Amino acid sequence: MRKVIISCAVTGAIHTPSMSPYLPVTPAEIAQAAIDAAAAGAAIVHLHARDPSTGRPSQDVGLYREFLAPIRDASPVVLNLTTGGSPAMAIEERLQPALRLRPELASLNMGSMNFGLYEMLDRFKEFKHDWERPYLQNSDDLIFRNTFRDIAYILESCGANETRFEIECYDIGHLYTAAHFLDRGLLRGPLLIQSVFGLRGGIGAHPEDVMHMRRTADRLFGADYIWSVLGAGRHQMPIASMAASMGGNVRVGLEDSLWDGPGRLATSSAVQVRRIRGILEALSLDVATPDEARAMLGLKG
Ligand code: KMH
Ligand code: ZN
Repeated sequence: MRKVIISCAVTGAIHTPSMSPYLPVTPAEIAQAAIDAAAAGAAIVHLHARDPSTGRPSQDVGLYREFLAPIRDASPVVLNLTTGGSPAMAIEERLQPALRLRPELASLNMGSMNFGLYEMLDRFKEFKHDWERPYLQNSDDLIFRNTFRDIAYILESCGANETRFEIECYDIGHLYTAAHFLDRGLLRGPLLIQSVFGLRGGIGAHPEDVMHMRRTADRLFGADYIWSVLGAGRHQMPIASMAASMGGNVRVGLEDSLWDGPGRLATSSAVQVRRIRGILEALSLDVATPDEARAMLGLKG
């Protein structure tokens, strides 16, 4: 019987504290959000750190240590650390937590791209912290840099620690880039392909986009991959539901969407986990435990 892996990304680097009072910022808040998401059914938690006083994205390894320890004490959930950091950070800084803390899983972004955050200025006009407005404004002229050399560097350095990767594919070309690294022997199966839909600069969130992503991944990777999806913002639940009914796995969490319905902020990532879990159960799909996810993904444990 197929089990569906729920990943949950609890804070990320895209949303800023003024957008939602529920966005976890301090290590204690991030730990609690991850523990609650795991208790609700997430097998994997995808983690970023933030400066506790301003909420600004941070790759400070000490901050990661502060939330990893309590999560490990409370739950067997798979820990997935970002190597994307924020699009405004350089690769060396982005890499540090995954390189030094040697998680089972780390994210790996499969190409350079524009990364649209600017539209949030229209929706969220008042900002609590000085960094938020320029962060969003500057994103309109920013390239999220993930060159072939950057990708190879992350694969070689973190791969040497037996860390495996959540391969973030924001467009069809990113699947071909993953196939290239498979050919070079820097990636090995089973791949975890995380298809990202609906971010400005990447593929859209139309059902045709989802079908095209799936068909292309099937053609390139055959049976040697696990497909997961995330939809940005209001696309979160429609994309997850569509892909789940096509045999996919799902990612939710406040990193990807702050919402629990039109105009209604989600009060936690766990709320979104419970919501997608209910949809999966309505589709007669079982949810994978962390150990089942480890077995499916070939993680070191
Ligand atoms: N923010 C997501 C769209 C990363 O952390 O490396 C993708 C992500 C990137 O999670
Ligand atoms: Zn992330």
